[in-house]
Amino acid sequence: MGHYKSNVRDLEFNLFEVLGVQERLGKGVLAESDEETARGVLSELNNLAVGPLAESFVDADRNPPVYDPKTFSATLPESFKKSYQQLWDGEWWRLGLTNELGGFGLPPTVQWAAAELILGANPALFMYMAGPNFAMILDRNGTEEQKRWARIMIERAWGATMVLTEPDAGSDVGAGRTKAVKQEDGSWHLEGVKRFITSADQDMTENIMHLVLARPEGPGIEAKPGTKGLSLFLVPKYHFDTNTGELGERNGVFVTNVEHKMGLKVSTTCELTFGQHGTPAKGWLLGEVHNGIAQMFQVIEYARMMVGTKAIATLSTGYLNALEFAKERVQGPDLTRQTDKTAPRVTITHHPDVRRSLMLQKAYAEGLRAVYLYTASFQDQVWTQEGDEDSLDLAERVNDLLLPIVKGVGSERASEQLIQSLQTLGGSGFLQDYPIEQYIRDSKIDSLYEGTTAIQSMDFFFRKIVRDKGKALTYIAGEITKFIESEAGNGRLKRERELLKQALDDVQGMLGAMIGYLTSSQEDVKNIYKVGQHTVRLLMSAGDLLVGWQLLKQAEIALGKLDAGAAGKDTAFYQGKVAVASFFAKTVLPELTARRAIVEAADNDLMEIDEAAF
Ligand code: ST9
Ligand code: FAD
Repeated sequence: MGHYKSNVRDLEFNLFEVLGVQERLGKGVLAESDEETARGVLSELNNLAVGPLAESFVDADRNPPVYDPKTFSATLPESFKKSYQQLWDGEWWRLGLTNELGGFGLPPTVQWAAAELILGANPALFMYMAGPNFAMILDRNGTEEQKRWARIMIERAWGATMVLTEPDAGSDVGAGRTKAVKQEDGSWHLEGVKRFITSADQDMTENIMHLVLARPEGPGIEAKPGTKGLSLFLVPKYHFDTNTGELGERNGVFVTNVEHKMGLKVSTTCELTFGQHGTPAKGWLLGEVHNGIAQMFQVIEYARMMVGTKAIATLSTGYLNALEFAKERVQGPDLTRQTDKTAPRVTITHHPDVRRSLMLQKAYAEGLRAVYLYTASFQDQVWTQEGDEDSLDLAERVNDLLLPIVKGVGSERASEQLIQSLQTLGGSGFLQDYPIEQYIRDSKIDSLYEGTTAIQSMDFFFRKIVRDKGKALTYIAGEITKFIESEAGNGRLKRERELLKQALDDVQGMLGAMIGYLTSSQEDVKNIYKVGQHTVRLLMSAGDLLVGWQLLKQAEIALGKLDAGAAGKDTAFYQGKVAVASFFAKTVLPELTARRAIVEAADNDLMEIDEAAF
């Protein structure tokens, strides 16, 4: 067996028993699909994921890509290329595409559930497959000519990248200096150095389309500071015949270094240099409009969802590996017989502390999966365009509100809980005989790229709550309140619903305090520091609230199924749902009360401390 332990049962539970995705299928843009097709997709992809895709996971870590500075090129390990070819040949790149571009006609919920399987088995494969998805950005924003390029990118299986970061412009994208100088033929010459660019070179595709943010220069162009002064340029590795896609000359964009990293080693992280090796780096303005940051955010929103799902996928396989180990490992007596030296030794699943840790891993793995699929259910509505203008507007806002939770909380909790998965294995967890040490290394990046957790938390507070005037938040709070006030569980989840109510009050209390600090910063600007000290705490707490709520919703459904006579394997599955929800409500949600007290007592002492005192 390979390293990857998927959880198709839980994916299907979310899709068909919780979210009712099947009701959307068979209509409009989803006319070609039904529940059976969706289940078939998951089952087929799962076979590929646990087998051929997972197969190169370890080898590609131990034998990472090799960079050749003479040819500015990166060579990937053969094992990985084989997995990629199988993924491509299975036409899984169609998964996220619209029908017009050759998609499978499945909604985002099913797309992301399927994506989890690839991301859990071998995440870099998914990222190298960005070409078709990024082509959709050309199709949506491009000129007629560029829409044709989109089709060429898909037909010819090109790779693609998103190119924002520079040595002095990481979180602060607006500090970027790479420039684009307008040419008489309508093209642009890019000059500058970008760093940390994922997939910027590899030897699996004939061409790579770079989507690059740069500062335009030329007659009649007004220079604006920050992100609003950036435009998005399409810069292919090789020029091409725009009718046939045939490759032409090498363009002047070169990978000048590939980084050596802690993990996710097979995913190349490149320095990308424009126009400094004797050949101009020619680019074309996307859609012929200077609206770069907004266009790039269409890519970023997709990529943030992907990063969150990747982290959660890894957490899930980490937990399931730990669980398998714990069921086998015999060590020590049962605690009730600890003084009896002749007592039989038990598997470690008998020890209260191991149980505590495993149940917490399960809570975050399954709770966060529920959160990302719940988020995707709002993307479903946007995808099918069902409902009136107001409900579509709300669906977009709710999706926007939840994205920093999927990405920020998903990645942080995955890192934290994967450490616990390793701990479950004892010393064995530290060895490369087991996959968990690689999971930890490969998923650590998820809290860093696509905006660090601090950036996610500020996005959550300032943009998704304050700027949104609380619209999306009010909707979610309303949904949670409906659940709290319902008879969910028919008397059996009463205590848990009270705990959830307290958690909701606590998150609202934190938020109220922070909005107070923000308002008072109009009189004393330093009060905004009190907000800045607590945005991550708020984000993580909102994440716990959502995890708690989603787990309890699932428990309600599970209780209904048990009452209706669920049998066989289903019994344990549904019992597990009830147990994990109750555990999380009783042992994690009460912590929010303390966090609220911390936020409400905020002061600015931290900001007064002399740097030398740190
Ligand atoms: C990176 C890549 O890290 C890592 C992974 C790469 C993987 C690549 C492949 C992945 C895809 C694979 C697909 C495969 C598919 C296969 C499928 C099949 C299976 N939402 O607040 P302001 C916009 S890349 C929307 O003033 P500042 C908006 O236009 C590097 N838009 O910001 C706004 O204007 P307005 C990632 C937003 O202070 C404008 O920006 N780097 C949002 O100027 C200005 O907003 C980062 O993520 C939003 N949430 O700049 C950088 N926010 O207000 C992180 C802003 O008028 N830093 N806009 O609407 C930030 O996000 C900063 O907060 C900042 C600040 C740069 C936005
Ligand atoms: P910095 O921005 O310098 O941040 C350092 C620390 O300061 C962080 O803890 C951060 O949270 C904190 N911080 C910074 N600003 C603030 C603030 N205003 N408030 C509070 N805290 C703050 N980029 C691309 O464009 N394309 C890619 O494909 C890509 N792939 C990547 C792959 C890898 C493996 C890596 C490591 C990076 C990749 N990146 C890519 C870049 C990535 O998006 C950035 O590293 C990330 O946005 C953080 O920027 P930075 O590294 O410069 O850190």
